[in-house]
Amino acid sequence: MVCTRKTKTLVSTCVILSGMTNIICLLYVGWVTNYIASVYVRGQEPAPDKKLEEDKGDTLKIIERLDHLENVIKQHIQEELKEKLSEYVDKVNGQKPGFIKVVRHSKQEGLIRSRVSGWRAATAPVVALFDAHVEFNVGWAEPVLTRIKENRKRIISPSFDNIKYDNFEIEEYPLAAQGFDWELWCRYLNPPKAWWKLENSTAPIRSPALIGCFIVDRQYFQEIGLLDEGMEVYGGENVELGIRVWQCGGSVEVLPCSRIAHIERAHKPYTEDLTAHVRRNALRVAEVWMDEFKSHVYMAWNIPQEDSGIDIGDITARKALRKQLQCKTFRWYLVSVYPEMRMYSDIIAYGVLQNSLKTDLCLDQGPDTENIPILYICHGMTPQNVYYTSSQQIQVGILSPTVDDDDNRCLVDVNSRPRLIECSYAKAKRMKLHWQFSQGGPIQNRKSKRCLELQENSGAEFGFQLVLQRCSGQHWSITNVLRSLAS
Ligand SMILES: [Mn+2]
Repeated sequence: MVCTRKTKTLVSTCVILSGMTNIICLLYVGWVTNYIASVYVRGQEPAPDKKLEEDKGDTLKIIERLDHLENVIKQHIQEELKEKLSEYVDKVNGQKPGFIKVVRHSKQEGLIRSRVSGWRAATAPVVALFDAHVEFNVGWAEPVLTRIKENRKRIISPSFDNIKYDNFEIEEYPLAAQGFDWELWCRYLNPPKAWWKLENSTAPIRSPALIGCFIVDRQYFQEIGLLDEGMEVYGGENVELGIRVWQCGGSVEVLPCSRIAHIERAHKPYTEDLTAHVRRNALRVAEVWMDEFKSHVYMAWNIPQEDSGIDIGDITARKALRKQLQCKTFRWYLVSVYPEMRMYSDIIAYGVLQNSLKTDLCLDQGPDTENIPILYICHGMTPQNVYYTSSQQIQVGILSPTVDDDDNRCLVDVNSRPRLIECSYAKAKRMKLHWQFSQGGPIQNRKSKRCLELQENSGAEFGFQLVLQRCSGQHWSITNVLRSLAS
């Protein structure tokens, strides 16, 4: 099936490219192009099947301009950012007054506020917010503008292809919706079942959230609350926008007929510790939008829900926004918009699991390729995440985000040896996956009655190995307890 273009006239659209570096000058700059397309009429022609194939006519001119602008930006972000960019902008604006606006910040404001700065400078009815490191494919704008014209409460993402960072080759990505995991990192999703049933690969794909590049009616973006300007540096704003738009009466979709290509970098250069910023931003989303499910974000990041020690800044304005817009609950969102997301309301304790015999060692999932849990020096990262459920399962490792991902792995007594097996499989096969545990007490299998214990072994890496044996009275503790663990 091919993409067809039905749009007769184009709405003037402001394309906002956010570029950033702290290599040279420690500032974020939002470049604003007032992209006014001349009337562009085309019949129902198939889209070119070659990526970034050259096109004739007005579209080509626009793409050339954007390409040129991007090249200039890329060139001058390294050297003479100020003069050369100004020269280029002056030259273009000399021919076409007001075509490009440049917004500069005096300090590093981060991706999120940079995008909003671009929005503030924009005057066109539609704004398109993109990373500076994207390439626009032919005809990317028309299908988007059609969908927004039909309903201004739609926020649209194009479909993404990848530009390989080492050789700039285009790699076609499969069509995808855009969602997130419980740490609120964005990710591509398989399109929903209803979309596949249509058997129309050009149909809009309903999407729970956004990867980060999107097109929106300029005024609707303000009505819905722009982006959370209390977020720092990078990450989470795309997820927050998706959740907010759905909960507050709008919708988000990905259009197969609108394609861009994006460079996924090997390394993001603008901060030392990206994860710390993403985590902080994620907690803002959790606290404002996620109701009782905010626990899931804390659990996925493996941090306590009270007194986490993380300063998430002031969220009163965002909470007031939610109230003012009379938005629906996060439970509604999960059930109606993101049913693939797994819910974990049965978790009653989480964190790292330590034995009092040797408290610097933690239960660890061991090598990825194996299913044998081990003891390892405590570092508290994902391989040492442990979740204890009200049905007495002990799940180890990453908290599986959606039903399309691998299931969580449960600790199982397999012939008196500790093993990690997919929980649903272990349950279906009636394996020994239930463990009695109370904080500071033993961990005992309900069926075999054997206990998970440490055994001294001079041959083991840290002098101890993990065994299942007759209970000798060893004590285990887990970092965070949500509900009292019955003994
Ligand atoms: Mn990017």
